[in-house]
Amino acid sequence: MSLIERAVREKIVLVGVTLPPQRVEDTEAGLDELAQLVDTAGADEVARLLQRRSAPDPPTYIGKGKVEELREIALDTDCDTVVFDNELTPAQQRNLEKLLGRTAIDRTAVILDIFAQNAHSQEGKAQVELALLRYRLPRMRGKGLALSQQGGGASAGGARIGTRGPGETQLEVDRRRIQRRIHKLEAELRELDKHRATQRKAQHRSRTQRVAIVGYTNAGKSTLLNQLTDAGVLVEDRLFATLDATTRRLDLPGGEKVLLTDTVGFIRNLPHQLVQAFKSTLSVAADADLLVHVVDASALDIDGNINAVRTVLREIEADEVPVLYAFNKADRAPLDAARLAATHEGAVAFSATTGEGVEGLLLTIAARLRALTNVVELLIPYDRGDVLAKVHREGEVLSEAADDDAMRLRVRFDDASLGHFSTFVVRS
Ligand SMILES: Nc1nc2c(ncn2[C@@H]2O[C@H](COP(=O)(O)OP(=O)(O)OP(=O)(O)O)[C@@H](O)[C@H]2O)c(=O)[nH]1
Ligand SMILES: [Mg+2]
Repeated sequence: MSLIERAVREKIVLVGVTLPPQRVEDTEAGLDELAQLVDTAGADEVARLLQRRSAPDPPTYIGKGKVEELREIALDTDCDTVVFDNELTPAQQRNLEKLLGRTAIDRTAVILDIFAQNAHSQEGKAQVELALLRYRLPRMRGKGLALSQQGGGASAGGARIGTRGPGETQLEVDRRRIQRRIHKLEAELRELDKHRATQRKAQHRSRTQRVAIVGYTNAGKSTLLNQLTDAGVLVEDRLFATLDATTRRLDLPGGEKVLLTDTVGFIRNLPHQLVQAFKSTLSVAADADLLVHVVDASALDIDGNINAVRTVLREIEADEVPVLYAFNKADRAPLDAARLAATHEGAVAFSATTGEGVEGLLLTIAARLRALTNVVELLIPYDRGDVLAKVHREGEVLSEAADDDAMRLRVRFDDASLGHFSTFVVRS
């Protein structure tokens, strides 16, 4: 399921087009990131071509003259594939391939390819395959297309599944096969999602608060989870090393237990096919009580990265969840990390590899969570075992001690439960 052949490392020419209101520097930065994506996918950049235009050329995106220039570069460098940073329509892709005599793909295809290489779990693989098929469906081509259109489209009869009916082209048969596979994957993912919903309900009953680590790809999310727990998640200096969510229990300094989850990283213009396919994995962010947004303080375009993450959070409906900004890699960029932490309210600077600042991060997480719920002290007389049992059911008991005539407890409640115990509260 790969879009780029990898027997030997492919040679790639990168193409970036500056469209208003973009600046050339934006295009260059985009191509730097594309080069990183191409490298992660297992290919090498051999040249890049930049162009500035007021709007894309509908048939070829870059226009006839520029296509000729690109063809010469491709010949000179003996490249296998050209990769556009800008999104190509299926028709543009087809026209470019015809004119260039080689494969032409866009950034979306490269990201899909990396996801395909990095998916290991059953759910991850199904999600990636679904995204790939949805991307490929409108790009399928076959010799018989014109013929089938003449046939008036009357051939897509559901009764002949798997066989080619009269007037039906091979392309149509392939399309139907892919459609069926898409439906099967959707059903499979719905099943897995149901299972996840059951797990989530159980977690919700336990009232343990949930914290999700989100952020740009390669920001250090998995390194942070590993630093705080024994998760042993794969950490790599590659993009999209993590595609599955991993959750671990964590004790905060105040005694509160939380569930901490590491998940897929985001990127600028994350293909919407992937966001859709990974919606279920990403729902941990939407369902969390708090998001720890890990930012690489040594990255080139920090604001751009933060905004890209915010955009995806909006897309997965997690933009209402409270966010704590955590500026990572303070060992590498101490001044930037400190400045960023000072200019973002309530933010912290830390290093997930050295552990510096991690205690401060934990204290801040605990404080933010406490502010989101009610931690109160209760005195419950010994003859009220019923109330004591109810407290344990409805709240999270942080500490418990035997006083002379009563039990003294520190408990975290949500708003609804707190009301049930107001007569026993001695300090809030
Ligand atoms: N210098 C330095 N490097 C770090 C720090 N934290 C993480 N890294 C490095 O950054 C790279 C990416 O780390 P990961 O933890 O895999 O990042 P991630 O956010 O989980 O990335 P994806 O899962 O690919 O989205 C690895 O090479 C880490 O060793 C840090 O505090 N300082
Ligand atoms: Mg990771």
